[in-house]
Amino acid sequence: MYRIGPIGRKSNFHSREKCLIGLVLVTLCFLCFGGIFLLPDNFGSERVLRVYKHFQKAGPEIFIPAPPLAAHAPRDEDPHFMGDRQRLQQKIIAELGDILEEPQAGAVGAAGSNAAAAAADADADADAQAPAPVPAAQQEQPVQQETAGDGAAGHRVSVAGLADDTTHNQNNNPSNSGQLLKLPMGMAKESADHADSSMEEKRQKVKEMMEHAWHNYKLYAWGKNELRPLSQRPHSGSIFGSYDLGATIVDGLDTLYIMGLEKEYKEGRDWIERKFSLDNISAELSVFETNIRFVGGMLTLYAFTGDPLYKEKAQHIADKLLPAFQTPTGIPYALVNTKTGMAKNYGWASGGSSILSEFGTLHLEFAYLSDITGNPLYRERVQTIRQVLKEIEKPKGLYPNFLNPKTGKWGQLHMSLGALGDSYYEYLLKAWLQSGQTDEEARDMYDEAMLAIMDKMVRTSANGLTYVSDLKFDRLEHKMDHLACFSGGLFALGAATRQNEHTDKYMEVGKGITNTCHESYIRTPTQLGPEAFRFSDAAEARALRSQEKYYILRPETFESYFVLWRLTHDQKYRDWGWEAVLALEKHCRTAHGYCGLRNVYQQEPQKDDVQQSFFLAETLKYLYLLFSDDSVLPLDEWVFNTEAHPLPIKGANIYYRQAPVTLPASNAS
Ligand code: DMJ
Repeated sequence: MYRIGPIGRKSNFHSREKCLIGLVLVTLCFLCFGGIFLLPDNFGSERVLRVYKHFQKAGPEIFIPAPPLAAHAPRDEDPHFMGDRQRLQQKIIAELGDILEEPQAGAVGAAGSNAAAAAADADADADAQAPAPVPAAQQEQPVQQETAGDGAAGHRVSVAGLADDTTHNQNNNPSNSGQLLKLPMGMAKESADHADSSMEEKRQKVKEMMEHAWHNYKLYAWGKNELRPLSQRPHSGSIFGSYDLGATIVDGLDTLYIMGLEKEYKEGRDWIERKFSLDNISAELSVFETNIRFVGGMLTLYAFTGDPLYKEKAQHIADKLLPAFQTPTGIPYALVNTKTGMAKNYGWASGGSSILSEFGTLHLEFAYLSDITGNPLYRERVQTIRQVLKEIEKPKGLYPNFLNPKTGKWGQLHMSLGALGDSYYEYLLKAWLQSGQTDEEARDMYDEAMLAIMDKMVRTSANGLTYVSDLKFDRLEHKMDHLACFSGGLFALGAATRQNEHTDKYMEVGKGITNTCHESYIRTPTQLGPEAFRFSDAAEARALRSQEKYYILRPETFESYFVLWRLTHDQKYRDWGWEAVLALEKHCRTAHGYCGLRNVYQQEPQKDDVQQSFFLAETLKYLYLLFSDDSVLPLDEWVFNTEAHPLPIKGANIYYRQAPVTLPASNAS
């Protein structure tokens, strides 16, 4: 018979039943204890200690009485719920910041000073949210917030005033301290230049150009590599292989971020998260292009945001490139298949050679990738390249454009600061800058190379224009590629960062080359420069051959305007940049995006129907930054990769986000 046993009355249970219940309870307790302390996964003194610490931390909460059920009290009045919500909000703000909110109108605009503000905010958040559980994204990289504020201020090399090396590394190594921080989106809009309404107008104009380029890409080519504005369909240049890799998205995303185009940025991030993968495709990719655009783009986005998505993607892409490095010398091949790992060089490149500007333009990305992942393998790969190039004999101190990865011998003795050579020299200087000016080997190699180039390849025309010619065997070809126009900025940056007996000459050559590139623009009816221009008795800074007269939205000249503006504050560089904006608008803009021109010497040139991804990554970014305050991506905290993706400088930039642990050196090199 079933009987209810009222309190005080005789119990309903017999002693045998009591025993049974007691036994069950004891068994349950034993199982719980074993689950926590004794199962294999949890076994071990560290784990026990951690569990103990969890209990210790949770102590106060254990002793606070349990909250009433939701049904018994409105949620807003529940102090526990409100506390949780506040902590959650603080956490979200700290993690996602302005992804969720409108960019703050009153925020300090400059990246440098924003860094300090953000660090302070993060500190405050950290205090307020002390008991909150740490989300996965943060657990990945412990934070040393106490140094964040220090890192943001007072440790900058004065690039404009020439570097004072002694002050540079007096910081508290803030490399680790920026894990929680986000570079505020749209950092330029409240910069110190806000008083200058004409600069604000110019920035707005360039931003509108970016919106036009992006929206039309989105409309007609979303997820494809590039846009054909005239035919309003996608363009798949062979440099991206035949797959849809969203090159314009990955390349352009950091520019959207810098400009504060929040909605567009989110669209791009979302696409990367959901769609971007090199798994399960058999694409033949250019190691160089994939590195500078895709790896570089992801790395910058990781530095800006701390979003682990970008770090994972950068590593994923770099890993796909690694088979290309399996050569007798370690000099990588140019092309690699993402599925098979088969790698090869271009048939046209001097008897199976690899190309200097390609294998020599991996260092910044691979070194940084090692630092943020803690995996030394990537740095080892580029160090191997460095050693080969350091030790090899250089004809007249110069680097030929071709090197055979099997024999380790030079191919044709063609030298150039334009196509096939250019960004190798750029990465020597920038590797040194990126390392916080500690990688002296890179700086020495840069100085030796540039001194040889100044001696053997830099010339002055009859009318006083400085240019850098190509050298083929012993013959100078008095021609300069548009690509070589980046070197105006490069020479100047070399001058501004080290004071020695070459400083003045570097700066003079840098200014001279930038001026010459400007001349190549203003000597055309379109005010846009040709792909290559020559110097002879008959002509200076003019293209002479029909196949040299096109302009494909290239950035190099504007890059030098930007660097020279930052280093000299000579107004003419901003004026020249504005001329370029007007010319781009007049000749390259179409109803559905921007195109290159087939002949810049015609009044009404035909358009080429390609909106290059580097137009969004580089051309518009450099123009926008040209009209922004110096404190937006300051040159002593950021170094631009060759695709204009800014990477943080070690020891000087709180967004460096170095991994707390480095794996032991790999022996696979
Ligand atoms: C970009 O992809 C990079 O700047 C590269 O180094 C060479 N040139 C193009 C744009 O012109």
